[in-house]
Amino acid sequence: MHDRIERVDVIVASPGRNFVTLKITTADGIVGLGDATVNGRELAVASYLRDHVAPLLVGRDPGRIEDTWQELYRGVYWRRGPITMACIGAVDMALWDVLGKRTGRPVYELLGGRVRDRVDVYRHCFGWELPQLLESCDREIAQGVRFVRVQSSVPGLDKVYGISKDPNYEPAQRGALPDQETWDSAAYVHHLPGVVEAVREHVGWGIGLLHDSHHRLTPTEAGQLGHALEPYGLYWLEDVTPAEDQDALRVVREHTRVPLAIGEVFNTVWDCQKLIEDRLIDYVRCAIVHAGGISHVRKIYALGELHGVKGAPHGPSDVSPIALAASIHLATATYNFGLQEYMGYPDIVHEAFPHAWSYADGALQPGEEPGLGVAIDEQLLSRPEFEYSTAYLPVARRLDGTVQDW
Ligand code: CS2
Ligand code: MG
Repeated sequence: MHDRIERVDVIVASPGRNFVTLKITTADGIVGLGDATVNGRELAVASYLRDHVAPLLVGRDPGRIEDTWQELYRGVYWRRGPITMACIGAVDMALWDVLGKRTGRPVYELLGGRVRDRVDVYRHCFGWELPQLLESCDREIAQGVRFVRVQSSVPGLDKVYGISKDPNYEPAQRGALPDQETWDSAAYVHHLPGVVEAVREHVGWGIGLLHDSHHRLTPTEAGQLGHALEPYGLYWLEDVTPAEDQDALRVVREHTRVPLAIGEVFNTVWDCQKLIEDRLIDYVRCAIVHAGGISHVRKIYALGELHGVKGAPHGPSDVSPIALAASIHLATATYNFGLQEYMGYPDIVHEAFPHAWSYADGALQPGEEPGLGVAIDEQLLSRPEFEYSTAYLPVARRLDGTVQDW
């Protein structure tokens, strides 16, 4: 045994938004960090970690990363799901961090070493009106970005996924209850192609355009939308149908050649096994945090490599700088990585989680610090203004009042 886990702490704090961080400290004084944030269900992951996982970890050899993963997954019987898998993901990230620090190596070197010079990102561009959307794209492109996800309003709707007044887009809203939104798929499917056409005309053909439908369409609607968008050469259409219905993507594929990306809500390789093996998607979007950590997402990428599917991880504001670091390290060492979402963070989040990874010219770099290269400023986060308070994603209903996948 090289070392043993001595302490396990769970830090729930809110530097602008809620984050759950796992901190593992070993007898040799090495600290490993993992992100366990599940947007809108933060206290469930915190309790799972504090009450059920921490006692199992104390005394263990932190070097037994795979064995710990298997025990937390298989040894519980009640497996899978976002809460369990985010907790396993946090432990996994923290143990890779410890291993890196113990060996003096950045995690990407332990994963096989560099296969690419830069981890390209896409940025989230939005505007209620077209001129604002075009400005938002121009701002990113002027900074070297080559891939933009374009999100626009929909006539007749007063709130739409992906759009906000704040330049740092944040869908979770503070409060005891979720906000309510109205949704109309027909208006959206009718409106979007004109928006994408205008953006394509404005930015030219050298920029990759993406769009997120946020799991809202039926397979037929998704097929129609994909078909209508074909002339504008989308890089990908994201989350077109509710993700748990893997056969839906087969119907979408029959109707359109637009590349498809899905998977930010997947938690295991089994959630996307059919999608990958039957080549029903082009990009798999699992976040390191929500799909069991580096060890498990590495297996998802490996299955993808066999079938021509690339990794394109989720990277919104609710994936903390720690999980983003894990994502960058894995992307740096993975041949069939495609594109990283990078929504960015307000300054206070960068301060709360000082990091070695860096962003410039539309790409991320992991940095050369041992481990994941991210710290947590616990003193800053202990200030009363950064205390946790409930925040939820909105709930959407259709025009007839039935609940709609948000
Ligand atoms: C989105 C997210 O970034 C994305 O692709 O789908 O903004 C998503 O809505 C949030 O992560 C939900 O917590
Ligand atoms: Mg998405």
